[in-house]
Amino acid sequence: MRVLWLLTELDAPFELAIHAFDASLRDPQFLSCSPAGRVPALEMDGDYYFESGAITEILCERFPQRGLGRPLGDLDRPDWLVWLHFAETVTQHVVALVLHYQVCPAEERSQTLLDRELASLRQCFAAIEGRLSTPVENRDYLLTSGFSAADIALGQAVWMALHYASLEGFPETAAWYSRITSRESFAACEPLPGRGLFQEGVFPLPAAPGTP
Ligand SMILES: N[C@@H](CCC(=O)N[C@@H](CS)C(=O)NCC(=O)O)C(=O)O
Repeated sequence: MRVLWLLTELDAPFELAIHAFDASLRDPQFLSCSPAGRVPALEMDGDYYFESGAITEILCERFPQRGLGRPLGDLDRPDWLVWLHFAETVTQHVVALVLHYQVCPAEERSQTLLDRELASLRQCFAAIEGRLSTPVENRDYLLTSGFSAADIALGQAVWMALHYASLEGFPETAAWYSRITSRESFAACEPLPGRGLFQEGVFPLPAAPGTP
C-alpha cells in the first residue's frame, strides 16, 4: 500500500501484481524477486528491488518530476531520510500487534506485551507530534519544503497503527493525517472493505482503538 500510494502520487506507469499472503511468497520464482519472500518487491528496468524505504528512494530518484524526493544537496534531505525511514519503526510495533492477535490463541495473549507495544506506538505518535508542532511558518507536512514521500511512507504506517491506537491527544498529527489521507491518491490505494490484512476474519481486532 505504501509503494502503491507513492507510485500513484508519482504518476509513474506501473503494473500491480497481487500475491497471496501465504507460503507462495517462498516460491523460488518470487524469491528471485525478493530473496526473503517479502512484499513489497519492485521490478523496474529489468532489475528487482525490495525494502519499501529503499524502493521509495529509488522511485523518487527515477521519477523526480513530482518533487516527492529530496536529492543530495537539498536542505531537507536529512529530515526526508529520517522521517521516511521512521515509517519502519512505527511498522515494527504494528507487526508485533498483528502477529500477537493473528498467531496467539486468545488465552495465550500477553496483556503486558500488548500494553508495551501500544505504549511504543504512542511514543512514536509523540515523536511525530513533536515534529509537526515545530514552530515554522508552514508545518502542514513533515518537511518545511512541503509534501513528500516521507509523508506517504509515515502516513501509511500511521494508517496501519490506527487499527490499534488512536490519535487522541495528538492534534497536530491528527490534522496532518487527515490532510494527507484526503488526497485522491490515498483513496485510490486504501484496501477496499473486505480486502487486505486488516479485515474481520483475518485476525480479531480490538473492539476500539486502545490506549495504554
Ligand atoms: N522492512 C520491509 C518489511 C517487508 C515485510 O516484512 N513485508 C511483510 C508484509 S508487510 C511480508 O511480506 N511478510 C510476508 C512473510 O513474512 O511471509 C519493508 O519495508 O519492505
